[in-house]
Amino acid sequence: MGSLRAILKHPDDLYPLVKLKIAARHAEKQIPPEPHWGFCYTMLHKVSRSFALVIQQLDTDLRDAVCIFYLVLRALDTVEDDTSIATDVKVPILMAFHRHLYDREWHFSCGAKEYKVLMDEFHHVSTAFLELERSYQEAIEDITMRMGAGMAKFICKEVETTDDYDEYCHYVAGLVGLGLSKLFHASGKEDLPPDTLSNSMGLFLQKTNIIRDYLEDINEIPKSRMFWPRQIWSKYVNKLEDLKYEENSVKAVQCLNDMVTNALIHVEDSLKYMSALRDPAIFRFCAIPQIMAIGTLALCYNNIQVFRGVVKMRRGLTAKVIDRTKTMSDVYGDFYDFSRLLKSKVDDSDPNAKITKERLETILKICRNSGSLNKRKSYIIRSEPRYNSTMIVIIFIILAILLAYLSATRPRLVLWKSLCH
Ligand code: IN0
Repeated sequence: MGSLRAILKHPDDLYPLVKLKIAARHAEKQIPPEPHWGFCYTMLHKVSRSFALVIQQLDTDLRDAVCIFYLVLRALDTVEDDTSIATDVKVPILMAFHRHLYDREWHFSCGAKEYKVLMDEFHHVSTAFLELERSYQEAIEDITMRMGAGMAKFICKEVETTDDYDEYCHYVAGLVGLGLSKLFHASGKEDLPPDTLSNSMGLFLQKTNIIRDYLEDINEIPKSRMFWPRQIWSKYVNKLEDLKYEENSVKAVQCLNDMVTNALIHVEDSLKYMSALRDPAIFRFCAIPQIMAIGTLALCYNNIQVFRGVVKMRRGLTAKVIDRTKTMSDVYGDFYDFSRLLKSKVDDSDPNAKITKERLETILKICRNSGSLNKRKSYIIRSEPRYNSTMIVIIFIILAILLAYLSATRPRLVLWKSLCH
């Protein structure tokens, strides 16, 4: 019902949403027949939802390498995240994870739901890893080793300063950027960019996740996970968890805005990184999460809901970003729109208003100087829904056709499968 209301409010979300749904169904039917590759691609769709579709559009060799890299990182993350594993068990696993990639027998049971399946059946991932070209294996092994060591370091260390924060984000996300750049280079499709730019791509995504996931992380059972740096939150409250209490709402939002302002530092490098990409599929793969990140920051800024529940971009807007991101002009356009939206939310009474506005102005200037803004139509900033009664009738007819189509294809698929067996 919530999604129907969202579609009525944003009727032009419907087309990209339907397109995304059809693409997802198509991708699910293209799962490779070999059991280990079949497992890896099925798992990828389960753990990364829409992002799996973007991976699927890469050329075969690179796509397989990225799929394995993604699953290895998710597995490493599952070990790091599982707060029920004792430190003396966890640290050696993280440190040796890169070696386990070469051992088809290795597995370690932890995590929940689909992540538990990933961990229990990890032999499929290592079997697939061993079939990758050596240059891809080396890149994945090197990053897994450095990330595991970094995670182990932060098991026993709190994120105190903003330097610690950058260091932690480097291990868990900046290194992903370095690894992906190596994979792109190994595929022969891209030059190797400076490490600082690859690092910033990851830091921008991870800092956005850390901001958005405050409540989920603080409420983690049996133990909170805390990634917001003390150097920032201690300006507003005595304990990080105090931000979620209603009496601290004003301070909480100021602290949140400080965190968003910190994340904005990485935008300039990220835009530079993306503007140097040549392959259209690699470009889309990199650009879509970055646009989602600036969109999420615009949504979170000055928004007390971050401390009350889940704040996420609506599915229709995600579908639009996936559908329409093709060139660097699209990226500049979306960064421009979201930065303007963010700037409109800055209140002069906020302690960091000046620096936030300066950082946003730098981004807006880069986008303007790209010279590509006037060639596009903004689909992000639109205050009123543009629909009338005819539009609503059309939407209902399309939805009815879609529902009929979806329910008609299901039994036929089952029948088709049973005929094949
Ligand atoms: C990613 C990144 C990612 C993609 C493209 C280029 C990158 C360059 C540098 C660093 C990371 C890059 O993207 C994914 C996006 C993702 O998983 N989205 C989720 C949404 C969500 O809320 O989780 C989805 O379901 O669609 C990402 O977030 N990370 C990631 C992990 C592995 C790889 Cl190979 C690429 C995680 C992280 C921690 C930000 C690096």
